[in-house]
Amino acid sequence: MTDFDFMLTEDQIGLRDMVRKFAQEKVKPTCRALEREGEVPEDLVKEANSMGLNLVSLPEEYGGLGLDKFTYALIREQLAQGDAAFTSRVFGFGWSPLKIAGNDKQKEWVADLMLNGGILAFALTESQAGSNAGAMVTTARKEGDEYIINGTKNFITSGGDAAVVCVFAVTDKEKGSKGGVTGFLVPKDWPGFIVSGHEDKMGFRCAHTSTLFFDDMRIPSKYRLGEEGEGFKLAMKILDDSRPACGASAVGIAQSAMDEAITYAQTRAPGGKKPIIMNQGIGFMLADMEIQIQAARQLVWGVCKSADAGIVNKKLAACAKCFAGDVAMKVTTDAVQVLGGNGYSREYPVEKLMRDAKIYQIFEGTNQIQRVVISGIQAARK
Ligand code: COS
Repeated sequence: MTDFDFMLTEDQIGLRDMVRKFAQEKVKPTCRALEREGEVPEDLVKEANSMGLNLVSLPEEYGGLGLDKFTYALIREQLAQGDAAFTSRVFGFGWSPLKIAGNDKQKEWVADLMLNGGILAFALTESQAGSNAGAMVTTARKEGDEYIINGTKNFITSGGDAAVVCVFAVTDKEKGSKGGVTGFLVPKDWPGFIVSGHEDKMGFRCAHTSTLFFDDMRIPSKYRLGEEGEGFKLAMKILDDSRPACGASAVGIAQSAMDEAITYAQTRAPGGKKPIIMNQGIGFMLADMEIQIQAARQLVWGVCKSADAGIVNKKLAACAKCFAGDVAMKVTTDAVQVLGGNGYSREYPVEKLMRDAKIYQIFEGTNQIQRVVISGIQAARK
């Protein structure tokens, strides 16, 4: 029983508890052991797939579970309490690109890949075009009924493990982000598509992050996602759609860190005297963690419920991703502080959570970009 169970249906509680058990009993210990080597527990990914977790965003008409965004956020948070990178490896970038721009044939094709355990990755970032996505230089030149793609995409989560990668390239340099970018669905192992080695990252180590090269890669027009020139808007819409889920994972990391900190503070009693949780300096830190987590969770849930009601609110999506990411960073840093020297040691789990949290202020649009989005909407308010 948790604080907000009254808001959940019996099915949602059952699903959440099933994912929680899997996350706590299997994902957490396995990923803690493997993350040092940066290994992805593929056997556990298969187990998650056998539970249907990779199909949560796939609509029922295509054979998936077709969960609403709220229920998805609920279970995503639970899985991320086990390990956030593993969560990302299981879900990939979900169904968003297809939902927003896929045609019927593309939907059937990608659904089939997902039903066979495949995921979709999202490739927008380049070395010179991170926050300024419109500055990308990867090109797609049309020749007959094909496009020839050349360029490099960086920091692509699961880019080498995905069955299909959603790639954005410039089709009209003059127009840039205003009508000059086009999206493509590129299948794994397509000739001319090369995946490099994986980044050696400070955290989020149970998912690979790769560089993708496109070397005169020829791909038929039927793999184009949406219309030519609509790719930039499409990429922004996909990010708006995915940001709340990113926030749900960040809440999961924060909750996990707070749980560790409370358990430690209840049992740590220097000199056999009172446990440190009775010291106000520690108690107030733990109370602040609780307040921040509760607020972040409600924001994530609120924006998910709004999306489920058919309201696209990119301001709220940016608020949720940004706030939850900042909360995860603050809470995990404070959890390390509560554990003191032990918090800084790899023998205890909180330093990993602090390393994992950091990426939530960076990827899917840095938290500075979220503030650019939010303040831009405020500036345009009538
Ligand atoms: N939904 C729909 N359309 C959008 C949009 C959104 N969320 N955001 C921008 N657009 C549209 C604009 O309306 C504009 O359309 P028009 O040409 O019809 O006016 C077009 O896209 C270009 O927008 P803008 O002028 O704002 O483009 P910029 O190049 O200035 O982009 C930001 C600015 C910061 C918003 C953009 O570069 C961005 O979001 N960057 C972050 C990228 C990111 O998240 N990277 C992480 C990669 S994934 S891990």
